[in-house]
Formats: sequence, structure tokens, C-alpha cells
Amino acid sequence: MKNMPWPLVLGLLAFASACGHDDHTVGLTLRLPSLAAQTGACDEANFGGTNTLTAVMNFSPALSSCVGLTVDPSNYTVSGGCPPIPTGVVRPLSLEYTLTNSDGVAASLLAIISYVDLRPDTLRGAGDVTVDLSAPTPPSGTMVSNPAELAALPHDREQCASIDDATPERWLCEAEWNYVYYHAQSPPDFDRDKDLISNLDEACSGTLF
Ligand SMILES: [Ca+2]
Repeated sequence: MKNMPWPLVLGLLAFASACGHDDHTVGLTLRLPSLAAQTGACDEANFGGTNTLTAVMNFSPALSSCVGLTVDPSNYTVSGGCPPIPTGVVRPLSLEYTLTNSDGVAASLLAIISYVDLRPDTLRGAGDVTVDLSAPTPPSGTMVSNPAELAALPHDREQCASIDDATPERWLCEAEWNYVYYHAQSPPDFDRDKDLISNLDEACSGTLF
């Protein structure tokens, strides 16, 4: 599964700005993963051609959405812009990849759930903040690409309450819960034809659409 190297992909996506009198601004740099590296055999050409790969990034709680980001299928560089993100707290974030075919049929491929520490003490003296999502594993991040992984996320915030405050484990739990909460009305469907093979795996093998 891990035969393919993780490319180092940088996407300068967003700026964070402080509330109040301090208009200090920091840049956010995000290191993103290869989609192909998430699965075994993958023909990355299937992410291109007549299909369009896009990404949406959300900073919770529903403060900023970076929509319409374009993903270059040859190197997974995400380009686009985000509105300013208020600083001061640890903010959950999610990055969602969608593949759309020439008929406009869209399929959710992968969601990366993580967080960014924008607390004043963390930002003090810092230049740009880098969020490394290139290989998200708990407690830094979670990847979701099939219905079972989605179902395993906390659906009740109380599930996070027993985890110590101000720890990466707590921040990730809150981020996972945020993701579930904000998708409650329209949960992503990671297996559109319900054959127990994820959209991501099917995209890799060219059977998604
Ligand atoms: Ca399927």
C-alpha cells in the first residue's frame, strides 16, 4: 500500500487574522497528501482526463470555507484562496476531495480532518504556520475515504469530553465531531454504488463513473 512516495505538495491557501485591535496576519501553508498513495494500485490518470478534481477546505466552526479550489491531478497541488481565518483558538479543519465527471456527477473521494493551532501563545513570534496534512494519522489528523471510517467518527460531542483538554487527542476528537456535525444534513457518500468498494479505490481503477 505504501509503495508510492508521498509527494511534498505545498499549497498556500489561507491567511489567518487576529480579532480585535491586533491585525497581525499569518500565512497558512498546507502540506497535502497524494490521493494515489491512499490506495494500492492506482492509475492517477483517472483523476484527470474528462474528470475534474476539486477540493473544499472548511475551518470550523463554519467560519471560513475555501471553496472551488482546483487540484492539479498531476501533482495534487491545490490552488485557490480562502477568506481570513480568525485566530485565538485551535481551529478544526477539513479538506475534502471530490471528483466530478463530464456529466456533472460528483463523488466524494477523501476527507482529511485535522486542526490548526492559532492560539496567541503559539503564534507569538511565528511567521507562517505550516499544517502538515501529508500523512495524517491520529492525533495529528484523520483520513476518511469509506463509509466505515465515517461511521467510526464521534457522532456525539460527549465522546470527546473524557479526553484531557488542550491535548492533540482532544483537538482531533473535536475536529472529527465538527466534521460529522456540519455534514449531518448531507453526509458525504464515499461509496456511491454501495458495492463496498470506496469511491477513491474505484476512481483509481477507473470504475467510479
Ligand atoms: Ca463503490
